[in-house]
Amino acid sequence: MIKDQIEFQPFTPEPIRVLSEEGVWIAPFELDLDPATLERFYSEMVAARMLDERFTILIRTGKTSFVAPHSGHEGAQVAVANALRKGFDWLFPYYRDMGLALAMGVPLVEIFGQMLGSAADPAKGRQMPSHAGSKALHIFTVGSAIASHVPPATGAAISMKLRGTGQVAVCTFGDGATSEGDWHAGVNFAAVQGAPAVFVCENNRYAISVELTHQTASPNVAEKARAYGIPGYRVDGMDVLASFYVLKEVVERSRAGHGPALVELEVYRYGPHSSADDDSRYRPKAEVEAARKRDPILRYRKFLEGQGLWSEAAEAELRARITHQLDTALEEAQAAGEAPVEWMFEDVLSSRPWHLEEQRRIVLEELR
Ligand SMILES: Cc1ncc(C[n+]2csc(CCOP(=O)(O)OP(=O)(O)O)c2C)c(N)n1
Repeated sequence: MIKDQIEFQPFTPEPIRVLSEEGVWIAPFELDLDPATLERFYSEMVAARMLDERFTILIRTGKTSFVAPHSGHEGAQVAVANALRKGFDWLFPYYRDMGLALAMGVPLVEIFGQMLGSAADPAKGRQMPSHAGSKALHIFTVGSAIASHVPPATGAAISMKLRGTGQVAVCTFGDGATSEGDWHAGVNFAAVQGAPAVFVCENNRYAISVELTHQTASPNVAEKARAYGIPGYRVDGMDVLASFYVLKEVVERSRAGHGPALVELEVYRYGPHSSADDDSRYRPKAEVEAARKRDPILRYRKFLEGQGLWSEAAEAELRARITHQLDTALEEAQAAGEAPVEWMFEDVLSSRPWHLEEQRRIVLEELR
């Protein structure tokens, strides 16, 4: 069992790593994942990257109004999706997690429907783009207010414990979120209650333009777990296997009744904070280029090639397949048409009160 072999020390000075930046296995234990799983991780990361690239086209062609790029976060996000039990555990993600939503199995048509606000959006076009969710897959809908989903994740985890469901609540967020009061309240309460909650920080070192050292005096994010009496793990989040092994272990420990943990996945976002941001104003290009040397996809591809599991032909076939999936899903989401305006008056209350009825009538008349 990997559990016994992995050097599983919380609060390590260096991030936990399984693959070197050259894609060489450097862990003190044997690889125990089958080829199909190893290849799936790769496919999911490439799909996440290609989805992000497609989002850039959507914003540049004026088809969507907001994107929070996730390129650089793919290893972390694919690891999270594979460490929990999909559709059984609950995921509480944040807006940069569209690659995670895809890896969780949210259909591409729903993802594009959400980005376009089309009738293919399960949230009926009432959310900001880049705010996924899925009732069927147990994915709590993303909220824009930073860290506001942390207390709900704790609440869900406490409920899971009280009812003995065997589920785990996994909550993801950025480094900036750890400066919010909601974050501390949520993590503290989960720790005190010994709830099955796993808190995962996708630390890309920036909260928009605010660099980490202006955000916290802690040496790293994992360290903050000490204050709440739970373990904190610092991991190279651009190493999909290290992220997966640590998260899997932590999720299963939490499920077994050992309470919460905090996992810090050190990543880097290559793009701007969002489509409304110009990152050249606060970070040098050289820093971004240096981060690309740790690229989760390139590193992992080298590893797979070393294992004899990947080739140029496999790469070409994978990219062609994903391109086709993206094309057809986008077409379908567009063909669904705009979300009807009257949908904004639905599902808020069990029956529509007179003032909403009036507003609905006025809006529809105006549009006519
Ligand atoms: C409560 C609150 N304050 C401020 C904002 C504005 N805001 C949106 S994203 C963001 C930065 C969050 O950074 P981080 O948590 O590190 O995540 P990242 O976007 O870097 O992945 C801020 C300050 C907000 N949405 N909610």
